[in-house]
Amino acid sequence: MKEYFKNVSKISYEGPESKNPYSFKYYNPDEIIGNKSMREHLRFAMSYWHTLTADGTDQFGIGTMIRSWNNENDKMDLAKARMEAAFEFMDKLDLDYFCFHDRDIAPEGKDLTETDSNLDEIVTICKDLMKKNNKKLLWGTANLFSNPRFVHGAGTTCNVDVFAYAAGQLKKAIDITKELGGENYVFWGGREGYETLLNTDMEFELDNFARLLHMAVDYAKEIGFKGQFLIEPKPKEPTKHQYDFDVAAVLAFLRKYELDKYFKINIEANHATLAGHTFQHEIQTARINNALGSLDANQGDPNLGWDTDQFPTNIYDTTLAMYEVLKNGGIAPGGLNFDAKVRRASFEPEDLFLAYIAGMDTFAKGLRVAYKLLEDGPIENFIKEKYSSFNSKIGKDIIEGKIGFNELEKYALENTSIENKSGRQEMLESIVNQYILEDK
Ligand code: XUL
Ligand code: CO
Repeated sequence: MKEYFKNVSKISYEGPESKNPYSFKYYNPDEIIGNKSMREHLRFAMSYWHTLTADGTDQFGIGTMIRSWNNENDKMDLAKARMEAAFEFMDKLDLDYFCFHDRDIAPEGKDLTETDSNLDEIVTICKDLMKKNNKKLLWGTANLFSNPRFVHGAGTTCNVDVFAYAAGQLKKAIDITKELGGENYVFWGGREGYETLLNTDMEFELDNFARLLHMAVDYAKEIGFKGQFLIEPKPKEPTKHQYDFDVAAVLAFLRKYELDKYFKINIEANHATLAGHTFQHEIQTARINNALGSLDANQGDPNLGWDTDQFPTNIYDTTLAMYEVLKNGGIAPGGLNFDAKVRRASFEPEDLFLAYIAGMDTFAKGLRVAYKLLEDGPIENFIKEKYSSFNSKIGKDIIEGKIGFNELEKYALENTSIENKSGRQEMLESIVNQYILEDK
């Protein structure tokens, strides 16, 4: 088989003392942290679209990326070359999983029939390469947003022909995800949202979106697809207002339409920050609602108001994200998908490796620090103590549902001194810093 990344050989763990940029400093896949290996904790995945398909195009200029597989002129030859390059990349980086949209891996044909047969041809190749290289599909998804037919949305479109097309495409995407043993299936609402309510029936669109998802649930049952369904929230982009705004909005939607037992949530860091939340806030919101499904590992730029999809390099954020994952008892069957792209000026193929190394090391470090923080318990103990007035006497009575307003009013009238204690935020932030700095 052709070699696509000739200048890079297998990346291995060399430890924090190494100065070799093509080595892991913190990600040591087989090192045991607590009860499982780093590999099992982190379940890293490659995003097919940003890694293989994207060419660096932006609103102001054409692509810049040097990618050897782009020499292929025929669309299907290009798709095949990409697929081979994908497995070489995963092998060299020791990535166990990948994620794709149907349109990332195979080109659209002249109609849905030809498109589906293109997909079938590539899926056969993919399945074979997965077996040979021992790689797994974390999740599949359908691209229901790039083609102009989805101008008014897919599940939320006003055009029934488009709704039917979306359902057909979705059915096929679930089929191939099952065929490849996908452990999850993601619904990110590409153009499910609106620009103006002057031309939008929000209630009708949401009802229809729920109808499409119910059909997906029924179809998964029909074919015996056991993967976890996930919704990925995002507050804006491409539409001004995306319906799946954030974790809380998605939970409310799922509960209203009785879809909550079938769906969990795929949380992306940059989507969280666009919604005005931290990544940790979104993960915790999902966790306490038993809805944490998977993570799209990336980061935004605090100075920019759009989805920059950068590789995660902020240890503070990855520490707090992994803290939540550990408190959740792990992320499986989800994983950490690098929904991240190299900058347009990082156009050499080597940059892809350097970017993944940066992201994987940053999450590995976050995992190590989070594990120690949880084991020693400075934050947990502080929080426990902070609410301790609810552990006994009248506090306990409230928790046990034994009393109401009358008893509480009596208590308040008799209690002449209320004393509060400090929240100690700065001390806690400094403890997190100390754990980050001390971990070697
Ligand atoms: C878009 C985004 C998508 C989803 C999958 O912002 O995050 O790539 O992850 O459709
Ligand atoms: Co994403």
